[in-house]
Amino acid sequence: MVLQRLSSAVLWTACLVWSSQAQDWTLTNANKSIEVPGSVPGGVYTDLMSAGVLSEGDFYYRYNDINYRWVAKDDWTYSTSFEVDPEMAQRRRVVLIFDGLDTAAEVVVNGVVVGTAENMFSRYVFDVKEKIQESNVIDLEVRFESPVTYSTRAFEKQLEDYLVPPKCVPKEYHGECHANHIRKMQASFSWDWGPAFPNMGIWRSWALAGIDTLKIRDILFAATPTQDLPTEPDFSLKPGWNVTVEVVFDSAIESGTIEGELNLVLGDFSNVIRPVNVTVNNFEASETITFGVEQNKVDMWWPNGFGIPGPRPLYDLTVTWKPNTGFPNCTERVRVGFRTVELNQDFVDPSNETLGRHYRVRVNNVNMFMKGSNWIPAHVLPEMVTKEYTMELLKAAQITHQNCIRVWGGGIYETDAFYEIADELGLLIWQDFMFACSMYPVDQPFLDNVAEEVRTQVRRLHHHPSILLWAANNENEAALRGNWYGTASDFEKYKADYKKLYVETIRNVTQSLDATRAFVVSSPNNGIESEEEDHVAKHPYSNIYGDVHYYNYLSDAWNWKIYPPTRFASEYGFQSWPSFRSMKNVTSEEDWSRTSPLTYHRQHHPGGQEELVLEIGLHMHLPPDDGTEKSYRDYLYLSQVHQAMAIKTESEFYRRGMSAINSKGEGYISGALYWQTNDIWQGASWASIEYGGRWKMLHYYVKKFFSPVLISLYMDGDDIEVSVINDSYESIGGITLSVMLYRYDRMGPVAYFNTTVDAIAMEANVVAHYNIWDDLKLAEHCQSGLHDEVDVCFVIAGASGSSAEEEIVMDTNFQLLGQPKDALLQKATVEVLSISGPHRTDISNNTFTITLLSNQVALFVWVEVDDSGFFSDNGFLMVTKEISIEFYALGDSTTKSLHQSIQVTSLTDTYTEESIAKANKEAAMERALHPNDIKNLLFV
Ligand code: BMA
Repeated sequence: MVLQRLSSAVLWTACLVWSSQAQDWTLTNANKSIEVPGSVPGGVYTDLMSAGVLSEGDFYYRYNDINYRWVAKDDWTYSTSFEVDPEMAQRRRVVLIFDGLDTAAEVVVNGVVVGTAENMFSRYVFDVKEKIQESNVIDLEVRFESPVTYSTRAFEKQLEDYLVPPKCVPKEYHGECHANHIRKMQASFSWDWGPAFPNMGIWRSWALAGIDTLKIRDILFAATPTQDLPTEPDFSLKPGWNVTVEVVFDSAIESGTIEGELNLVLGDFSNVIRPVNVTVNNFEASETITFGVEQNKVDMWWPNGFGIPGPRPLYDLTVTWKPNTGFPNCTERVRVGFRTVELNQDFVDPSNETLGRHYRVRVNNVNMFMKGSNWIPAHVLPEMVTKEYTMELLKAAQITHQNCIRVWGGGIYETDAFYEIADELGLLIWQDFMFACSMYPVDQPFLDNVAEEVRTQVRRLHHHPSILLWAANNENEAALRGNWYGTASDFEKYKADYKKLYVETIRNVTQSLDATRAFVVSSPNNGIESEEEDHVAKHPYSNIYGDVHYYNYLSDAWNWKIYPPTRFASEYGFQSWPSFRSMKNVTSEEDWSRTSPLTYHRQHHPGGQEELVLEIGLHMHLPPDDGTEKSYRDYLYLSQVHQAMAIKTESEFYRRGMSAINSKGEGYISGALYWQTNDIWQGASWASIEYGGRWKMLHYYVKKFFSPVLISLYMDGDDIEVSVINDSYESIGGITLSVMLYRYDRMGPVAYFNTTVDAIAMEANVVAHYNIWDDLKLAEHCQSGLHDEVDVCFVIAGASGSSAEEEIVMDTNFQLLGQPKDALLQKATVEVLSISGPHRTDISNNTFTITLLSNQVALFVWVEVDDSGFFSDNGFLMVTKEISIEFYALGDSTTKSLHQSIQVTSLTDTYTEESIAKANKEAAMERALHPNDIKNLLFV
């Protein structure tokens, strides 16, 4: 290895840190049979891929998760050598700082262990001055133990005392056991949507730092307004603020006091200089400075959908530490925003407490409905996720009117870039701590390890305006109460453990560092009610307290009646498969069937394939499973139609319930975060965006069902109810609502009904209802031989109105009256008439207009291209001959490239002779006719 000289790679900052850029590393396995260049930050899988040791195509190709598992079972060492400037040895303290080691590691300098690590999420500081005094040539090694070996050993040791379950993940995950015994991304051992690639590596930055006095480590920021804020938003309001900044330092001395000055510059309006006497304890110190920001200096930060459109107002806060002793200064900077956040849990009716409590987010004193989704790691190897990809995914959430993203507790505390982007886009972050779907050990070393993790993360993330609340775990209260892991026989013991970890450790540490945000012990939970029930509520899924995760794959998912009127749905969802374009990259032809071994390999949810077949079959014709590319593609497409329709139904149900309660106290629904935003690889999952960024049909539906003003239709018996939901604070009066009756076998409405309605601010109201027989007169308009009228007609509603400032045209919405599989659809041919562009839009400088032509009414029209980007609409119903949509290219698409790969599918494209014959037979049987008596029952 080439010895690197500090002088050439050195980068001193004012905080006396030698940054690690341009450093060469080597990666070796335990028996040294493999030696390849290492990358830092990075991880073993990526380095082995780059070196060609892992060479079976795409990283996620076919069974690579199994084929590459040996990597996770070996031990790996990253090593480097460098010469340190002799000046470094003169520093009072010299440390190695690691922002992230994944996970069990020994750090070795010149052959001597200087420190050990056991937590992927903690920051580690190791003293090395002595080593540097001995020699200015440093051999640095970070020796990682296999996380599989480590966690197995930890599990076995724990078992000598008692079992901390689960013993392993379900076999369908093809995963590794005992993730709960190592403080590492839990999903790296596999999940019900993801593969096991238990990584190792120096996954965040590192540095060698010389400290003479203090080095700034974190800057915590909180602001409270100097006046009461109105309960209705006033976006022009610029109140004054009381600001609290806590500066956390690494110190050169173990204990004592250090004198100096802190200089805080906030935007271009505050410059605060304070002499300070910093008290150091155990090499750490923190100093809190408070000051005021006058009125009319800063704009308030609002979540997406609120505030002045455009980038959220953020301000630079630069903190400089100036020691009195003449040693160098140290400067760090964060970007901050001004807002308040609250999770309001008032009784819904103070005169009748049995009706439960609200669970309602208030930002700047304004109640708002949370629309969003659940985020999982964007790759199983964190080093593979770029800032650009994070931006693309979070932008896709913002464009679809989401204002809240839950960073789910089985992944990672996300990158700084992730939270900076969330700050910019106005996405509130519901931040779980990384504990999910398991019981966890609670021996003292484990608890200490967790406490340090919590300190690292709360301090790192505290200043972000986007962070809404902290939640200590995912689903573990429900798991304990529901005996998911066989803990019932010793319930009190596991409950005591539960409280030790989440209440006495995580909550206590978090609240000691952050008094500005809500802390909930579990998501889901009953909030205050769970606390009052000693943290493990009798009914964690209560509809009148807290949040709920709701999954039901065995009922008709397109029927709103199956969904619970919870206060806050923080998880709900249905699976689908990625598009053929995504699956093709990681499969071979033999895999292209819904029952192939590869399909089952990538369906980790036990029974998932059968559930999907059931749900698709309830609504549509299931294509044959004949091993052809066409039937596989059709199956993937239908799985996406099913998912989009199911989550549309459920999400609209939650939004319709925002402003009323029933006599049982159910209602006042305040949030809908569907499961899940993004994917980790190409497999069956609940995601609305595929791995790589392609939008599934669901994501296009999200844009509509989360739009600020929504017309939502639903059937109640023979009545169609029309609800208008307005989650803004501006009422819209005099809306012209058109409810149009269409036939499947004809373009253009056969009847329409206009009425004038209002969209009242922050309310959901049924504004019109139509009996399908008396009002819509189905018997008259929807005749067709032997077909039921509900299979001949469907309903589309559209509306436009004006607010004080602008004309608002709402998205149309639809209600099918029967099931699409019975509909009198004619075989539709949807063609591309033209592609023109590029032109500029707000979303892409490279936007194209695509015009489609159809000869018939077509359902779920789905447009696909190879190019990266997304459409203004997709998966829509085509009820006019022509329709134009935009394609927002994210790369350098041209009309030619789009023409080359564009493909359009609609529902009848998935029909086969066989499926029609089967449907005809069933219909005939229903009507007690001989099949021969009916010709072409479906297609006239
Ligand atoms: C919930 C989540 C995840 C899981 C999802 C789908 O349990 O918290 O653990 O992936 O449902 O099953």
